[in-house]
Amino acid sequence: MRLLHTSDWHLGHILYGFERMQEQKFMLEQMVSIVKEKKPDIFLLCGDVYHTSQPSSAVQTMFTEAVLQIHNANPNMQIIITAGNHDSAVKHEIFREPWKFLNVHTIGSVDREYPENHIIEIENKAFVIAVPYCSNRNMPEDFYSSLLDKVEELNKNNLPVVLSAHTTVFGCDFLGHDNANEGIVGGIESVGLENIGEGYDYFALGHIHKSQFVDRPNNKVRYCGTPLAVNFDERFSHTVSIVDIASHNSTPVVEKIEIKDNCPLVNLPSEDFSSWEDVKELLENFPDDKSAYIRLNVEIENMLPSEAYEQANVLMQGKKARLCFINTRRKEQTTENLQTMSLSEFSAESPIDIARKYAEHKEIVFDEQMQEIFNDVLDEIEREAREE
Ligand SMILES: [Mn+2]
Repeated sequence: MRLLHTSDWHLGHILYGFERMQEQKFMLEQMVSIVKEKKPDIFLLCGDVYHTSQPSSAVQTMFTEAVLQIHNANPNMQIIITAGNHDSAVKHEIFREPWKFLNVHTIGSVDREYPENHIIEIENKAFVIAVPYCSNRNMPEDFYSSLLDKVEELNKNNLPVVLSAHTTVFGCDFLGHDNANEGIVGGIESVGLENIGEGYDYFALGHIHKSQFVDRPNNKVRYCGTPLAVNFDERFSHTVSIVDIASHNSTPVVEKIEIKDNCPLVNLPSEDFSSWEDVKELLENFPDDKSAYIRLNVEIENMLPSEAYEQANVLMQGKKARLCFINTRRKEQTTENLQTMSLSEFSAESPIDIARKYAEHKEIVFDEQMQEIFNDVLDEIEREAREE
């Protein structure tokens, strides 16, 4: 059984005001070619199809046309698409029934009443347990393990068992995600593999943007990573994973296939930070004919010169690349005081830390009760934003 594992397409992503359909189309074309060449039995997209719950009609058309082409590239292949935290769970399932005629399965939300709806049996090939994004708080107890147990009963012919989810697993490398720590990444709390259950041959994950195994040295629990960088901190290669599994209880063999980007996210300098004078020189020397999005990483004494953007825009003239952002880091880090924080320092802080600092500044007592109220409000806002 051969599986193509991908996730986090973030179609419709707008990067500092620039819409990225052109390079997303290029990425989708490569998906079609890979399917044509590798002929997988299963195409699994583990969440974050879109970047927002309200993608434009042009972006939705791009997606549906791509799915059709992917289907045509290998018509007997089963295409399984689950919703991520960026997607609208409800809209994800609107065309659930007609999609089935093209072997496309769309799973938007957790089905409490009929959990077995998450089990997709692919005749003589595999069992796939497809679980979309669901907050830990709303996830039914032992959801994964009960589905795995159910599959164990059904799996009379020892077919490979694939589990899929869109979540954070403890111990993953979350490079490229803002506001992240061990316990929570991109608003999703981490789960321990010990709470998932047993019986899968491969656990296909979405959400974390860097491709990796999270259960080394067993190598059967994997994030495939983004096929296209979403963030300037994703300084790693972007790939899809082709996974071959011979039968139940055999070790998966994974091949990574690189996705080319015709408009990459470029940091100047490529690593670390430099002085404004040095960064200007790097920008000046950047090839005129190279398509790219550029972030400048500048180390400052105190403040970025007020004419910095103006100077950068002059240097950008005649270049194909587009300037996104001047990222600053102070030589001596003083992130204690809100008023002297740079924008990038500010956005690296978690909302509750900002609230705590604000309270300190205003001499308001920020006790446990206040923290609880703050977290409740934040949860509410995040929930509403998701349901929009
Ligand atoms: Mn994502």
